[in-house]
Amino acid sequence: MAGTQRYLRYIIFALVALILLFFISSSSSVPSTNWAGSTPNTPPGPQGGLGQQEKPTTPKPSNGLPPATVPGSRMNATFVTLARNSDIWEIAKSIRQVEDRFNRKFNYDWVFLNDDEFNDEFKKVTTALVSGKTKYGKIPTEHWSFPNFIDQDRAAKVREEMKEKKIIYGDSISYRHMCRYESGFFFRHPLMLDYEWYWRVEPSVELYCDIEYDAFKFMADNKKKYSFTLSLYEYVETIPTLWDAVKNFTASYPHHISEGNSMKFLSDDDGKTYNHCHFWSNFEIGNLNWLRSQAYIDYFNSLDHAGGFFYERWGDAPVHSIAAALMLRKEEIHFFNDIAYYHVPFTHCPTGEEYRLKHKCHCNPKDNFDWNGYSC
Ligand SMILES: Nc1nc2c(ncn2[C@@H]2O[C@H](COP(=O)(O)OP(=O)(O)OP(=O)(O)O)[C@@H](O)[C@H]2O)c(=O)[nH]1
Ligand SMILES: *[C@@H]1O[C@H](CO)[C@@H](O)[C@H](O)[C@H]1NC(C)=O
Ligand SMILES: *[C@@H]1O[C@H](CO)[C@@H](O)[C@H](O)[C@H]1NC(C)=O
Ligand SMILES: [Mg+2]
Repeated sequence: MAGTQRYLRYIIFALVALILLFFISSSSSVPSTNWAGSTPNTPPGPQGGLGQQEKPTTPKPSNGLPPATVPGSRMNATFVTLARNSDIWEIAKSIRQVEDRFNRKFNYDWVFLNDDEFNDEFKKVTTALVSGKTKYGKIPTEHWSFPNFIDQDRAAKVREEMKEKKIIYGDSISYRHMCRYESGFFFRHPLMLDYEWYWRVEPSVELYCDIEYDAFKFMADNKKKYSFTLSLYEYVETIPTLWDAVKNFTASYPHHISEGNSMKFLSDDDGKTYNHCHFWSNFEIGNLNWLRSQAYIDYFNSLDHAGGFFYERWGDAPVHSIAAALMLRKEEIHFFNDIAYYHVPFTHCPTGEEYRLKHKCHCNPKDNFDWNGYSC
């Protein structure tokens, strides 16, 4: 009897020691580095981190991707893709790259949105590729149609004219719904309300370097709200009165304009005219609560009522960019120089051979768009 008790005591002691060990090792994996002002060629290393979230989720058993390898908590974040069923193989390529270069280490969720119902093939293939949870949403018709204040005849006439001028997507109705949706609605979709951070991914994009750290956590730790990899000049014919509409907005809502903003990025004459610079919004990592803020909603409603999504062909890239540049502080916008990215026809490839080798990049540095005359 006495022998059994001693044996039991021994087991309890061993268990307590084990639990203690576990706590010590999990808390020691938390670095306290602050990346603010870090140069792009010295990106943060892998990290755990004290977020508010739970442990890495166990990956689904059947997706064939390795389990999350970066320990620690996760951010309240998701990938988001707007796509048609016919985009399946192009988005599959994008997903595989994002998973291989980043998400297999973190297992973040992925939300897919569509103005139509996603079919079984789309769901099956994308669910198999994503290491986190996948969710599929249908866009409500009110968010993908002409608002009642739009004059249909006037809009139709514009499409005819733009077709004649051979302006890209100039005669497309769906492209306009897409730009308006990305400008003002995706962040309010019920599936997106569950998250604070998003990373937008389009079909047919490429990631050329390993991303070893949690880019969402980087955004949060450094108080960033919006980010980009490429900036360029917008096609002027698509936005002739956009800047006038922005000026009308700033006149009506001067309190929404931030101190220390980036007006210098948008205008070379202190706001009189727009220089057409914008961040290329097919890549974005950003804060959904900022887009859902009263300031951004007032901005979007103001532009929407001006009618330019339909009477011209305003793109979500200049719309997001102008909002970020005027309503955020300069320090809240981040240039991800270390994220090597391609969307037809432009590449961002980090300079610095040491960085490229270390992160197994496969882009040709000569293709880097930053040096192109079309870059901002
Ligand atoms: N569901 C749905 N998605 C669309 C539709 N049109 C475009 N998209 C999606 O919206 C995003 C942008 O459309 P793209 O066709 O890639 O446009 P793009 O040629 O990249 O446009 P630019 O970057 O402006 O040159 C992609 O994620 C598309 O899958 C549509 O009618 N329905
Ligand atoms: C994630 O963020 C959303 C939006 O801010 C919030 O409603 C939700 O409660 C958050 N979830 C968690 C688990 O913190
Ligand atoms: C800006 O406001 C003026 C005055 O209300 C209006 O005439 C003009 O059409 C507006 N411009 C745009 C692009 O909305
Ligand atoms: Mg695209």
